[in-house]
Amino acid sequence: MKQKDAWHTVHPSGHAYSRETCSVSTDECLDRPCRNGGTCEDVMNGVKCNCPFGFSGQYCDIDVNECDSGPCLNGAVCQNNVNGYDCFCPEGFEGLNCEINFDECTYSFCRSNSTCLDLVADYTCVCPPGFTDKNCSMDIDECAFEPCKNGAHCNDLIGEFYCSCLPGFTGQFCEVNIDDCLSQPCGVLSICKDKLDGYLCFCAPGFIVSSYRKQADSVYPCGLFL
Ligand SMILES: [Ca+2]
Ligand SMILES: [Ca+2]
Ligand SMILES: [Ca+2]
Repeated sequence: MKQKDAWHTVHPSGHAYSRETCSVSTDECLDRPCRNGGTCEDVMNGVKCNCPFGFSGQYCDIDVNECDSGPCLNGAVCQNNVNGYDCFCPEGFEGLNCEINFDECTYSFCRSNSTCLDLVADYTCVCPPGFTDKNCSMDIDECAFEPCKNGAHCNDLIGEFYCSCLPGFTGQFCEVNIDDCLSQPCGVLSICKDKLDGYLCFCAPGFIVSSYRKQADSVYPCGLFL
């Protein structure tokens, strides 16, 4: 039993009698109408319930749905609790309201001095030239498309390749057959024919190979007959 104040005496029936007025009034708070810890205040023709945080309604019987204001962000699921809520974050988000896009780059998966870009529940590595795969850990084989010509060996480097030419070839791709006749090795009386690696000398019309000079392996093997 609860007394409203010193001026009321509570009767077992629930009715209180005022000594001053001797009139009969009813303290509805005696019926404990306020739910969920609400405090009851006897007012004229009824009661007033003072609700604790999280409850509303005349009798504090309504659980305020804290999810109604949409506090959970980024597609999180909101769970209404007593005077609060919980957000269940989708993958990649964190924080009380799932407002934080977790930085997956903190794991430093990116290799080969690549640049990490944070995504949602993921990351991407921007590879420097010459590297590939998700973490830029794979050296691209620049020889894979066989850039070297004329039997040259291809050397795979980082972001580039180098062709080791067979004798007689030059150029970045060993695509150039070196003109071995450029230095005129056969002499003025001869016709030089370039080979892959070397040259052949033929005597110009009207000249023949000098047997003497031929034996001496001269660079001027042709001449008038002597
Ligand atoms: Ca609630
Ligand atoms: Ca992220
Ligand atoms: Ca490479």
